[in-house]
Amino acid sequence: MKVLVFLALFGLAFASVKHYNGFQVFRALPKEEAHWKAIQDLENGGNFDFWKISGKHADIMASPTRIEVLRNFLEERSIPYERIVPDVEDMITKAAQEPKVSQGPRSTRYALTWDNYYGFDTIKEFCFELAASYPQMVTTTVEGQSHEGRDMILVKISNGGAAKPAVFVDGGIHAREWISPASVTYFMRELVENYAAHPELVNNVDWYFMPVINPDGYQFSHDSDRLWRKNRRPNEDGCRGTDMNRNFGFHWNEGGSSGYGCYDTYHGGAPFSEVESQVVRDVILANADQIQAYLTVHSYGQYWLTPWGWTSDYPEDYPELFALASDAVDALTAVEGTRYTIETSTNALYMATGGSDDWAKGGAGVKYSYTLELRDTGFYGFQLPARLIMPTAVETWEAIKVVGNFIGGMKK
Ligand code: 0X9
Ligand code: ZN
Repeated sequence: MKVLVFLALFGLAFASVKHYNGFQVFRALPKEEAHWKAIQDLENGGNFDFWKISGKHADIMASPTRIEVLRNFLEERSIPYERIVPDVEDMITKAAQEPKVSQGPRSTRYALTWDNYYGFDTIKEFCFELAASYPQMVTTTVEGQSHEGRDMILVKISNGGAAKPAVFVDGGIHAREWISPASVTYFMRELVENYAAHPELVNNVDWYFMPVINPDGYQFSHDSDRLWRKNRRPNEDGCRGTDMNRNFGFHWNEGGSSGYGCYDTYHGGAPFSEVESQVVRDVILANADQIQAYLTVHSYGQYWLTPWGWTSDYPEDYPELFALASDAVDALTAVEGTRYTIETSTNALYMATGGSDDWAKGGAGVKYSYTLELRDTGFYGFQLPARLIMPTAVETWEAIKVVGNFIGGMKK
C-alpha cells in the first residue's frame, strides 16, 4: 500500500512538470505590411506562444501538432522564416545540465551566487542577509503577499539622512525571464558589498529594489513549467495567471493585450486586479516624491525601451529619456561590445498596454521610466545559460551606474 501511495505521489510529481518534447521555435521575418498583419492575426489567434516580436522578426513556438500549421501559414503568405530551436525540451535540458562555471562573487552568509539560477527562497534569503549584515545601509521589508502567499520583498539601500533622489528597480515580472532577478540581485550586491568602489552611488541616491515581483510565477517556472510567463492566480476563464505587464492602470486594455484568461498576455479582470501589481503600485506611490527613475528588468532582445507602449507617439520629453538611455547603453556596450537598441516600446516591438513602465511614467509621474530587455537576441532566449549571468549582470551594472550617477546629480 505504502509503495502504491509513493508511486502515485511520484507519478503526480513527475506528471506536474511540463515537457516541451518536439516543440520548435521559428523566427518569421516579415517583409511587408501584409506579413506583419498576418503575424498579428496569428498571435491574436492564441494557438502559438510568441516568445518575442520586434520590428524585425517574430520568434514563435509551435507544439508538435501545430508545426505544420505554422509552416503552412507562413509559406502560403510567402513570409520568410527559419527554424531557430529544433527541440525546446532539448534546449531546456541542456541549459539545466550545463556544467556550472565558478566566476561570480560568493558569500558564506547566503547561498545565492551568480553562477547559477536560483529559486525564490534563495533570493529571499539573500535579501534578508544583506539587511542583517549591513543594517546601516540596507532595509528589507515585506510589502505584502503574492496570491500563493510568498513575500513581496522590498530592499531599500540608503545611508540615511534626508530623502535623496531615488531609483526604483524591479525584476521577475515575467516568470521565465530568469536573467532578470539574477541581474537585479547582482546590482544590489554591488551597491552594498562593493560600496567602497563607488560610494557616491549610495551617498547621493536612495535605491529601491524588488527583485522578484511575480514570485509565484517565478517559482512555478523553476518547479513545473520553464516557459511560464504570468502570475498564478486562477482566473475567470478557468486558466491560471494574468500577465502582470498588462495589468497596470494606465491606458489599461487599450490594445496589445488579451481579454482571455488562457492567453499569455491576459490583462486581468480590471486594472491592478492582481495583488502583486497592487503591491508594486503602492510602493512606488508611497515614494513617488523621491523616485526619479524606474527600471523594470526583462529579457530578451537587448533593448533599452522608453514609454510609450500604449501609443506610437513619443513622450514629449523623449529627447531627455533618450539621452540618458544612450549614455547608459554606451557604458554597457563598452564592456564587451553587446549592442542594444534604444526606442519607445511601441516603435521597437509592438503596442502593448497596461505595462508597468507606462504606468510609472504616466500614472506615478516618474520621468525616467525604462524597460530593459537583457541578453540575448534569441539564440538562447529565455534559456540563457548560467555561464552568461555574470557577463550580462556586469555589463548591465555599468548602465545602472550611469543612471544612478545621473539621478544622484539631480538638483534637490
Ligand atoms: O511584452 C512585454 O511585456 C515586454 N516584452 S517581454 O518579451 N519581456 O514580455 C515589453 C514591454 C514594453 N513596455 C510596454 N509595452 N509598456
Ligand atoms: Zn518580460
